[in-house]
Amino acid sequence: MFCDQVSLILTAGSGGNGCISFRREKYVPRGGPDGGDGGHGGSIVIKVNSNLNSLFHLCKKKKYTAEFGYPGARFNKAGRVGEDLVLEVPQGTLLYNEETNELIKDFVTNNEAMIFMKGGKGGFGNAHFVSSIRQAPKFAEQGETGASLTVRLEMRLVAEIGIIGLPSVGKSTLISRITDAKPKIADYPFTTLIPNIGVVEMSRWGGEKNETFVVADIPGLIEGAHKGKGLGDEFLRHISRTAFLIHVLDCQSNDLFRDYKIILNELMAYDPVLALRPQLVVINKIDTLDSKNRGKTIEDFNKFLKLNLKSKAPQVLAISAVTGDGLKDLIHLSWKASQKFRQASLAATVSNQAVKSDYKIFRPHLDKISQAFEILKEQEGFRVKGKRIEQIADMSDFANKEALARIDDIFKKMGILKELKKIGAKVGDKIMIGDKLTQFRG
Ligand SMILES: Nc1nc2c(ncn2[C@@H]2O[C@H](COP(=O)(O)OP(=O)(O)OP(=O)(O)O)[C@@H](O)[C@H]2O)c(=O)[nH]1
Ligand SMILES: [Mg+2]
Repeated sequence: MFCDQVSLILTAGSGGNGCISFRREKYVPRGGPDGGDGGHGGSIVIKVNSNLNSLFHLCKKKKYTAEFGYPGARFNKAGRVGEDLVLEVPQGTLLYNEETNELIKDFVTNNEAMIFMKGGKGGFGNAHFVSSIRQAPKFAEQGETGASLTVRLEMRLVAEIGIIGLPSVGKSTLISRITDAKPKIADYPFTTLIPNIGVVEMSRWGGEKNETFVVADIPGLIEGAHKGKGLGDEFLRHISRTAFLIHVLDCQSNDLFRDYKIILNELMAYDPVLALRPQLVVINKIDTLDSKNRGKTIEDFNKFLKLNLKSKAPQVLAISAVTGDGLKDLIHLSWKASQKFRQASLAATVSNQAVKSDYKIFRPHLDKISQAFEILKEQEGFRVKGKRIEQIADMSDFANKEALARIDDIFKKMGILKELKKIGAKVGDKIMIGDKLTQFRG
């Protein structure tokens, strides 16, 4: 089964609870608090692995949750940090927020990683809350709940090899022979209007089972394409990331060298870097020539290339996309080129791995978060909204009197108390923060 799209529910690990504990030693009747902090929850990390070419390994399960942080313990022992959950995706994967359909990230580079959802904060143990006025706190923070989000991963095949050439030379016929793509083929120019993408499975050509590479066939180019002639040259962007180009010529043409130059000029006008990409020239439709003419056509063309381009002359192969002649050689040369390209891009990105600052964080719980809040009057009481206050409420045990007293302190410090009074809150009114409920204590 080929799986190129998957919708998943990702949840970061919740933080571990802080511990409530007091030292109990033989000759110390009332020891101080010694409850340790909970560990942070594991994060959800998304990482590119260019050896993958499907999302199949993620399709088997719907929910992915990172490990929770462990609770703190007595003797000021901190809880263990939860392990990150690393989801590997193929190069060229798009990450969307499934709920809003917003594109979050385009994973382009091998080994690129993103801490997508940071794990919940571990709760402080009661030892943390000792102060001059509170010497024996009988409360601790609970671990922060890990964030959860439904996402969609879409794999966009990134072609390693592009097939280019004038209209009707047989580009689509070629891709239909070497991959599972089923493009439209016809004997009139501009049959292909949008690029076709196909996967070459090397096992069909004497290679190993899991060896594959991706090929793109794009609409035919003509002279002046860069000025908008024919279908223009805009779709060349689809092959701008390719490693290698297969340049197809039609042996029935009366000037192969001219055809070759037209395409080269158009590539140059579009992007000189693309024009310098390694090329393999294939002369197609050789089934239409008898063996004598076949040899002569190839020989003449090679002579011409050598004369004009000298050492820069590309390698030339003769094929028939219809009978399959020469295709095995073409596939093996292409495979070698794509391998070389992968190794080069791997080497170029190894250093990236160490650069942590490249990581982007989707929901930075552990960073400074906004103290801003707003208060909404609801049918029964008031709702206090705000990132920081919701985080504190999430981490507080509302059944513990001392924890509630701390909330009151925080209300005072953040100015929430003042605001509640201003809009008419009275003692006993319901106060909602996130999914926690309490009463206004004035
Ligand atoms: N005899 C012969 N005909 C071929 C061969 N390859 C392609 N053709 C024919 O050439 C015509 C054009 O083929 P396509 O594959 O549609 O050509 P294309 O390069 O994709 O053309 P555009 O999409 O218009 O740019 C069709 O009629 C094919 O059957 C071949 O190897 N031998
Ligand atoms: Mg075509």
